[in-house]
Amino acid sequence: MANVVNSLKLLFDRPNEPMVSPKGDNNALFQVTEQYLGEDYQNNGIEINNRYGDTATEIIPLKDLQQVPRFTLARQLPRDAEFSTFLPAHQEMADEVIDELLSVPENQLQDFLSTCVFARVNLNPQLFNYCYSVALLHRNDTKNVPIQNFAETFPSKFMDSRVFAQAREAAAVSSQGAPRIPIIIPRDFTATDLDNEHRLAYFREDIGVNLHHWHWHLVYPFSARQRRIVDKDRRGELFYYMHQQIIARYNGERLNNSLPRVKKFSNWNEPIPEPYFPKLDSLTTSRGWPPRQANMFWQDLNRPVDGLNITVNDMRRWRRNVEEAISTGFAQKADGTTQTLDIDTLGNMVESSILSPNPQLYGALHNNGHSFAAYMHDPKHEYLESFSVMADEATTMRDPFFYRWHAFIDDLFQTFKESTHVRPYTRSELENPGVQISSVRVESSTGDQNILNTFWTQSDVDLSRGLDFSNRGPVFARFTHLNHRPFQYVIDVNNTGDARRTTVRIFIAPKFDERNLPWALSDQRKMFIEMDKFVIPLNAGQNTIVRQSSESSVSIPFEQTFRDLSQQGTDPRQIDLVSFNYCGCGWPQHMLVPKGTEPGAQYDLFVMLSNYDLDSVNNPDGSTLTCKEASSYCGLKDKLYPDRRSMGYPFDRPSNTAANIDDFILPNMFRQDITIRLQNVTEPNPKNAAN
Ligand code: CUO
Repeated sequence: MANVVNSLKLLFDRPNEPMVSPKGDNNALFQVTEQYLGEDYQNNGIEINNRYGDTATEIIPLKDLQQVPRFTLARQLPRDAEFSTFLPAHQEMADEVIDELLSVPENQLQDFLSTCVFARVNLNPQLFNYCYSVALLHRNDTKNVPIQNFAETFPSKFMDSRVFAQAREAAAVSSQGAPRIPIIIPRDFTATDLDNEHRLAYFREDIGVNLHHWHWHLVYPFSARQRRIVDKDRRGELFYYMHQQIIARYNGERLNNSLPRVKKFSNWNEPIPEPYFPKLDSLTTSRGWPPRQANMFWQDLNRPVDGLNITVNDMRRWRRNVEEAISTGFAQKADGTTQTLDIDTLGNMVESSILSPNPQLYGALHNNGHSFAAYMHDPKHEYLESFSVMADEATTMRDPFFYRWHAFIDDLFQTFKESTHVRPYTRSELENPGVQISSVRVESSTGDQNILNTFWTQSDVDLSRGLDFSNRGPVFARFTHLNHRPFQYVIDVNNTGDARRTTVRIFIAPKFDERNLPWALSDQRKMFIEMDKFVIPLNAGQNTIVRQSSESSVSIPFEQTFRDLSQQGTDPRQIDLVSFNYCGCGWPQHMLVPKGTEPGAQYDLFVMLSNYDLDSVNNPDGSTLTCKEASSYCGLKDKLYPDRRSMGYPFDRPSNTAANIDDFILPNMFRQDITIRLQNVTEPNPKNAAN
């Protein structure tokens, strides 16, 4: 069993290399038979494979497949094409492959391994990687197979293409014994500060942020032949909430950089003033990702190769229908009946997922918006161009337009939350009788009180597993990212009632808007970002709650975002892999705290201790909460979302009584002024492997 798990891990290695050659750092060789040759190695594959056998440290046998998958659709995607789940044709291919990989009976791991090798041999590497990852996540018998860090498997989606020539050279010379020198990726490689939007590049192009987004969509696919893959507890609501929080975070960062909140892309006739030049190359297509010039327009799409034949007017029609559902509070189902609209249904309708009440009527507004944005340069496939970064979940957050589009999408959800169909919270839904917070403070590891300190860190990521056709051995790219000094929250509480549990909810938001005026709560509520949420016991009487910033329920530790799997076998702090695969979609810890400003940006820290009787969910077996690290955005595998309240509570909807945050505060809540201060220094990550 352990051996099969190790063999399965190797299928992530060097995704563009053929299966006839060795895999992994230890030179393991899959023993291919005729069944596993694929088109390119029909003639000499066995011979090449045998030749490698002389130096291989391990030979991995494969079974003869009794049922050979046909992959009728999936084989149509050329090996050197880009793959995107947003494209209907590609999604159907993925559905076919995922279905095939899931249909191998559980606990027949050798069969599963062989089927996967067959798929890898015959399919586009990106398509394979996606389907394989989804299958690993959704089978019970592959829980212990870690999903390889995508930035290591496909590094070209995450960093400047110039890195790769240097990386190949570094791999070649280090194989001759030269010391390994990391390749430095400058912080500003896609634009200059002449472009205002470039001030946000540290956020948009952060490797961890993009990994988070890629991983979230892997955990929450919107389509599959087996409904259970999509139909997870509150997945439509989570689609809304996770992306709402991204927009809130981005808007906060914009204010820190003297830019106004992002303007939603609402008028689809309008040119898009924000250009984006990604400077990424694809190692699959050997081509650069298409850039977008300033002032380009959405255009009708007719690209049969992608299964796309949609007009901007189609989008308008779907939008009208969605807006009508929001204003009436009802969704029209395909069978002619209606259903009351709730946020979860709306999420599935807008994205859209296969759980949409009526895909015909409501279309796939969000997904197709990504496609419109991604194909402005070649809407009719006249130039044989592939899509821009907007259509790949691993790269889309790099583009300023992502935020304009998701601001539009979020506005649909907010309109629903502001409508008469969503009732403002009553006092009894907000209060927690007998629980009174007397003080809240944050204590930074620097000794500061109520000041959070941010700074820059240089960290290494190992490229070697994605550096196809080059020498073995680690090759490090060193990139600069935002970081913060660790801190803790200290909350003093008086409980005049009996001992009980409570949920601690911690949010922050900028204290002033872009004109430096205090917020109306109706606006500020959309700016609050969740920092942490946890359940604790309260004793009767005085309590002091201390919580470390590193324990946050929204984020995953740095080591998990950038983990080096080859090191993990011996690491005593090795994370639970089941947790990783699912909770790897958490927000990266190093981006937990907004950048702030050098003089110090003023923020409201909001803490609430809510009534646990109204929070708790009945999860079967409460014993092992996997994913305790990142349940706020990831949920829990095979369980109910661990909080009964609406996601974003208590800020998910307007208040009908409070005009500003201070009006909103009840005894079980507290608002504290804090400052976020950027120390504009860059420090090496002490955990860097290379020097
Ligand atoms: Cu995550 Cu638009 O959904 O990107």
